[in-house]
Amino acid sequence: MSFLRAVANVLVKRTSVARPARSLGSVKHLSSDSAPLQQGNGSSTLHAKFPGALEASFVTTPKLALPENIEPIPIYRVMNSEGTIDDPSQEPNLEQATVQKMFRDMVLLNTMDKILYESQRQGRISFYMTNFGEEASHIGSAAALSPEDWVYGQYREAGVLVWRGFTISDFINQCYGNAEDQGKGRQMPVHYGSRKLNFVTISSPLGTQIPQAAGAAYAFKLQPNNQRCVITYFGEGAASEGDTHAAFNFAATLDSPVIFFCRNNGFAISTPSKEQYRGDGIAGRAAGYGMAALRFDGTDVFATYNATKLAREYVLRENKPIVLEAMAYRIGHHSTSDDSTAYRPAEELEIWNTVEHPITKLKHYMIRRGWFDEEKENEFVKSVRKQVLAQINQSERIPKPDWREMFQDVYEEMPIHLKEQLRSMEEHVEQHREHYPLKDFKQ
Ligand SMILES: Cc1ncc(C[n+]2csc(CCOP(=O)(O)OP(=O)(O)O)c2C)c(N)n1
Ligand SMILES: [Mg+2]
Repeated sequence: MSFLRAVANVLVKRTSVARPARSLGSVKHLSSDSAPLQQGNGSSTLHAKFPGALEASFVTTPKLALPENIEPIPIYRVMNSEGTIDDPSQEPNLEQATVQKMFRDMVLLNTMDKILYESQRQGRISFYMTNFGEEASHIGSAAALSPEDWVYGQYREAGVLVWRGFTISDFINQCYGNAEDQGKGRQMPVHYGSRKLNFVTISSPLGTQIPQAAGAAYAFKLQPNNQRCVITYFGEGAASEGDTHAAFNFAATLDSPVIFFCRNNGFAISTPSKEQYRGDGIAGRAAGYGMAALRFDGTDVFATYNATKLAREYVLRENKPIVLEAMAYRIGHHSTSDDSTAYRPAEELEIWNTVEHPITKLKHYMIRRGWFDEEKENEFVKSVRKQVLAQINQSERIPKPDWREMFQDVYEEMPIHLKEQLRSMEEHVEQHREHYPLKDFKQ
């Protein structure tokens, strides 16, 4: 076949495919849920609607949709750095006892963090991550949730557990990986979990919790009279993982009642947020997925509380997801494996560690309300320090879990191959007892 004839054949085929489309005057050729025809801008021609953009209109000149033409989402704030409520209508009107619990839980977390950080530096535990500067976003959000709501965390959300009742001994036994640790010493320090408190165990690979949360929320929605939502916390760094995209798109298309709570603390280890993305943060992505969004000051416990309360009501009422973005600043190093002085100037921290510190702001508020007793609060810090030090002392003495337990809980019933591995390990340890620190393990 000559080249020209081949081209002619293709053209004929194209024309014949195009013919039925030209006779699309009849609506019955179109799927029932797409509005079939629309008037072009300034033209009398009728057009079929593209199924991939049903709401979009036609224009006659090309116009780039430029990100710089989109207004950045504003930051909702209730309390300024002097502890004053900017707009009285936004005062959450919490009782004194609730505000006091918020304050004390933030102080407890901050105090415990300082000591556990030092305990890692002394070589007593292998690893630690502090929550400095983000205390308000944990406590404010946890206070706005129901204890029945499920939490899928990343790792820097220990305050949520404090609010729900995870005790100092629960935290420290986990970090010391001893026989009293609810996770049976199987996880790195700070990878907490609590079935009782509806807090799903942390896993190290970034982003894994986000699609899991979207799925869990979808499962809850299918239950009759569901009153439960799911919240998942993640850093702005984890939002660059493919899993975050998958979670956002699943939740949006399946209408999952999930709160995507992004803690934007300005850093993913040493990478500052300005090098992580080009758009309007993480909240700015929500519209692209067809989700609602709210950005707020994450150093303001009341803004966090109001935002999370609103989000909870929204996801349960509408059965839809929402993206919350808590703006904050990571005051501590990323973890004990990091030294942030290598990539940011110490002066940059100063403001966040003083006037913009979430605990300082709430303290100012309490002073204004006449709810702050300096002496009592100093006593509280002392008593927390004492409890933490005593618990470290105790947790260090509790033996490691029975090593045989590492074979358990993978399956509901231990399968034959694991039973064989356990038996072979028992024989091995028995034969070489002198090489193993067996006295450190629970028998
Ligand atoms: C899949 C994966 N990639 C890389 C890492 C290493 N890593 C651990 S934390 C972290 C930074 C996360 O930053 P962000 O999500 O902003 O949380 P933040 O530490 O600021 O709270 C990285 C890159 C990991 N744990 N998992
Ligand atoms: Mg971060």
